[in-house]
Amino acid sequence: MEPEQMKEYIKDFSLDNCPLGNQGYTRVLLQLFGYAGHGKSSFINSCKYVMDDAEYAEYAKVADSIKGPETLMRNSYLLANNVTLVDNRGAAKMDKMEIGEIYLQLGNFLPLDSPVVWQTNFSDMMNKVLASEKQECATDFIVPIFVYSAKAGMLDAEIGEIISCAKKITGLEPTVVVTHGLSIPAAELNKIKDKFRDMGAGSVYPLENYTQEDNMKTRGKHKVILRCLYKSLKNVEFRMKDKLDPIQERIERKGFLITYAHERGVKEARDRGILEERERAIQEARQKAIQEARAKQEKAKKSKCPIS
Ligand SMILES: Nc1nc2c(ncn2[C@@H]2O[C@H](COP(=O)(O)OP(=O)(O)OP(=O)(O)O)[C@@H](O)[C@H]2O)c(=O)[nH]1
Ligand SMILES: [Mg+2]
Repeated sequence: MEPEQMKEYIKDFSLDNCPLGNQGYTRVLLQLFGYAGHGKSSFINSCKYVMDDAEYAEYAKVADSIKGPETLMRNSYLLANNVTLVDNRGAAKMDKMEIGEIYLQLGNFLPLDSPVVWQTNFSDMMNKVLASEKQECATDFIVPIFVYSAKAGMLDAEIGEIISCAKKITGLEPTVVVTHGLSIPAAELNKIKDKFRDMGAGSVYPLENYTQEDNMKTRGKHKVILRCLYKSLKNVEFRMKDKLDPIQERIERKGFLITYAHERGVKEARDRGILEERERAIQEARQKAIQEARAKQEKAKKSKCPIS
């Protein structure tokens, strides 16, 4: 398909035109998630650049790699009338705490255009799910897009879990955007693509983002970014062939997050229990070693000065 046709489709996309109508959804949220510094904000700028017939602009502030993580908010950008891009806060360490927050963002349980503060424990996570009752976002159709930099090399083990949970939360196989996708050898890129597919991801799009330094329009760059957006919306249309219920979906999402928070809480408590057990065993072993050493000393003393 020609780039112009894809662009028209994106611009005119409406949930009302889906096979069974909008079914109660009012807009599509293309949710970008992933590690900090992997190119989420740059991808937002690239998408805006290919959609708007205007000069390149930095809508989403891009990270200065020396400074560390840039986007600490959950920012939204209008792409077309019914389509919004979400630049979620990226995780620096991808530890359990950050992964929980990624799921809260993906599940749409944190407000848009507000700071994202990493939670500290199980009850923080529960409280955030409960507080989300105030938000009116049950009518968003969520599309997960994982942004991964090819420069990061092979995929960490936790990415498999994140891809699979993102699928459970949203009901869609996450699309993967591989940034810096043209700056590594083809064989390496193919390995990354295969690995993502093995993990259960949907389509994988290797690409080079437009940046402040390099924003010369090329047909190739435009085409792959438009294809990614076009196919993502086509997937929404496909999914909307089934009878869906946004309210019921949100309840299920909430259930997933509460179960996740609970299991995490239980694991933390168990880990703490194991640590305490270990600490006790170490103390006992230390006491035993001291007693044995003392007994040995006593014995040695006695053997030196035998009682006559
Ligand atoms: N060459 C090249 N540079 C890129 C690409 N994508 C992003 N960059 C650069 O990588 C750095 C990080 O990009 P960002 O878009 O800020 O990454 P981010 O995921 O939004 O980062 P945080 O907001 O910190 O989570 C910036 O210096 C970008 O210019 C790409 O595809 N190719
Ligand atoms: Mg950013």
